[in-house]
Amino acid sequence: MLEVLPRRTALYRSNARGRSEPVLANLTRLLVVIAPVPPPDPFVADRYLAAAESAGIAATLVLNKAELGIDAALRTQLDAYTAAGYDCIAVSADTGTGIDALLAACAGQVAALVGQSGVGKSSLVRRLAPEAEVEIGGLMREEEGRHTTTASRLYELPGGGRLIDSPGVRDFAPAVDHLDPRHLGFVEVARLAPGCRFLDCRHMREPGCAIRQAVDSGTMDPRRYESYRRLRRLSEELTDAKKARGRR
Ligand SMILES: Nc1nc2c(ncn2[C@@H]2O[C@H](COP(=O)(O)OP(=O)(O)OP(=O)(O)O)[C@@H](O)[C@H]2O)c(=O)[nH]1
Ligand SMILES: [Mg+2]
Ligand SMILES: [Zn+2]
Repeated sequence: MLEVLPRRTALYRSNARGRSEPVLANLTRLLVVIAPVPPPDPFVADRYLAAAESAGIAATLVLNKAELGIDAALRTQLDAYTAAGYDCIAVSADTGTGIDALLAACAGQVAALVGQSGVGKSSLVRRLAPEAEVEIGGLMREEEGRHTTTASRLYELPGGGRLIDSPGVRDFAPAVDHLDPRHLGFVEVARLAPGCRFLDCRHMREPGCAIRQAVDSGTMDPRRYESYRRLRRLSEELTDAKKARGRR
């Protein structure tokens, strides 16, 4: 007998037409990978983290290529994630640093590696599951700028647990109808929002906003707040576009 299993959790994105679609299903942990090169776009990482939070999927930040060194700007970014409450694991697929910690984070999980192209997701899979045949990019010059991994693939890890390698992205837009309107999946906003004067505070220009106060007093990272504002504007644009379509 065929049985349709419920999709317990799924990470949703907005596609080019502004519609929601699942990208990864039944995950228990999202590993958002960044690296010193290519230059990290923290807005992409923030949006993945927000989507995970909204789907009830635990999220961990993974800094790969740690052996290349962490400059002041990257350090500030990492500190902001730690302050928000995220675990950050520094690893190197090249030297093997931190691989045990990453393996431990995957034990008993269905985890997925996501992030910009070239941060080393596939290289990490090759380290974590040495038996697997994994394609790694960057060997041929003409391949520069091309996404090496073209489809998501699941690997069994030696310590138990499963790991999905996914194609790199330039940008990621979470499905806005899956985001909690009170905080859009920003964990520190969710924590602070009960202190806002208005229950339906959007944390943009409202008086008595606890989030804006936290940014002013240095409790919330200003770059994370800017990211929140961008996602709020995107969310409102997509919602308006949807309403306009509905009227037609
Ligand atoms: N220095 C250094 N380079 C690394 C490390 N991990 C991966 N790389 C290099 O980074 C480049 C990209 O690696 P991939 O593993 O293909 O990156 P990816 O994230 O899977 O890329 P997409 O499949 O395009 O999303 C390759 O040239 C790797 O050799 C690391 O820990 N240190
Ligand atoms: Mg890859
Ligand atoms: Zn507010």
